[in-house]
Amino acid sequence: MFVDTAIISIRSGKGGKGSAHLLRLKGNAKGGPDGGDGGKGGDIVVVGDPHVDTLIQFGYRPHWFAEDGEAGSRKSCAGKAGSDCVLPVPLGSQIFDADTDELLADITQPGQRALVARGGEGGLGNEHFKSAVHQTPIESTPGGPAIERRLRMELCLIADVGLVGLPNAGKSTFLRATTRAQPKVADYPFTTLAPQLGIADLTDDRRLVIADLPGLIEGASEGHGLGHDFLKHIERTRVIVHVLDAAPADGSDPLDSHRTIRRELAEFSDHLARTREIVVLNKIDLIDPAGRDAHVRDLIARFEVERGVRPLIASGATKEGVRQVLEAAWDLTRRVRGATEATPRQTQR
Ligand SMILES: Nc1nc2c(ncn2[C@@H]2O[C@H](COP(=O)(O)OP(=O)(O)OP(=O)(O)O)[C@@H](O)[C@H]2O)c(=O)[nH]1
Ligand SMILES: [Mg+2]
Repeated sequence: MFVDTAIISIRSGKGGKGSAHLLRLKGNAKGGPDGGDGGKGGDIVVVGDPHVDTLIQFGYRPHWFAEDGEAGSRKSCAGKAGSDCVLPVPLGSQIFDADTDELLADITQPGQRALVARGGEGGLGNEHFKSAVHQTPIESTPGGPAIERRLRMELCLIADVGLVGLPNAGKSTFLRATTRAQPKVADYPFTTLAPQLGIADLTDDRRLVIADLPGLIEGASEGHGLGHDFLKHIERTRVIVHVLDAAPADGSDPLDSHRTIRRELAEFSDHLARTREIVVLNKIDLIDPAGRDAHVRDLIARFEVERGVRPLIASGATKEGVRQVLEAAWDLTRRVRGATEATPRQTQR
């Protein structure tokens, strides 16, 4: 299970103030009160949006405001209400008051709305204060106050698939190729510093939650590199897609890389030692087309003999083979789920 969190500050709109206008007409200096009411301030509303997968947008933008209501004016004109500010959140989000820890909303349904900060009521214009004995009131009320608060948003998702491999193997590129997630990709190790999730839609009713993870290195199970903290995340993914650079620039053997990672997983826990994986020989586009088929055949055969697995080939860059990896991951996820759950679900979430 991955927890995506964000802390944001919100402020609803202030109510507009009521007007204290007195009508003055020719020959009638005291035409009576005609000050209109102020408009209501905008609310801050959280709404469940099935097209949003992460809380990342709230990390980028931590302040959200609704519009203030406009003041009332003469001729009994009411001020315009301020617009609401609507925050689309993924299904499965829980919204807390960050200061009191009170649970404000548990968003599980598409379109589900929760009011998290009410806009101030509009103030009353002086018309309301007119009475038989009080013909020219100059009283009006200010609009209700805005509400400011800090929200903590949390999203828990269980990833079906964890992308595991050495730094630079192309895990983040694979997530970009298969989902709408946009993790950073760069040509140096340890680009990814925190797990990131994406959702791959295979067909309308088949989707996989995929977690891109920081690269693992030898010694990760003892705390080397960034990997240690994240190995416990991998424990919660159903299956592993093990991404290997098929043509590493340093000339290293992908079989050694595979050995290294499997050893670290096994040393971390028995559970990870047993976690089923799909092995992907990635960056296949970098292999010289002339000898490619023979080279790949040879590599696959060596994996079968020496490592007991049959790897798939793919390129996150050109997307070749990516579809087959997703299909294989889907099948394996279903099998793993079938073995651990009495009633397999069709889709995740
Ligand atoms: N030609 C080619 N380049 C790739 C492919 N996949 C990734 N790359 C390149 O390899 C480099 C590393 O890619 P990333 O996706 O950041 O690798 P990563 O495994 O997420 O790396 P870390 O986050 O550091 O563990 C980048 O320069 C990518 O553009 C591929 O299939 N083909
Ligand atoms: Mg990465």
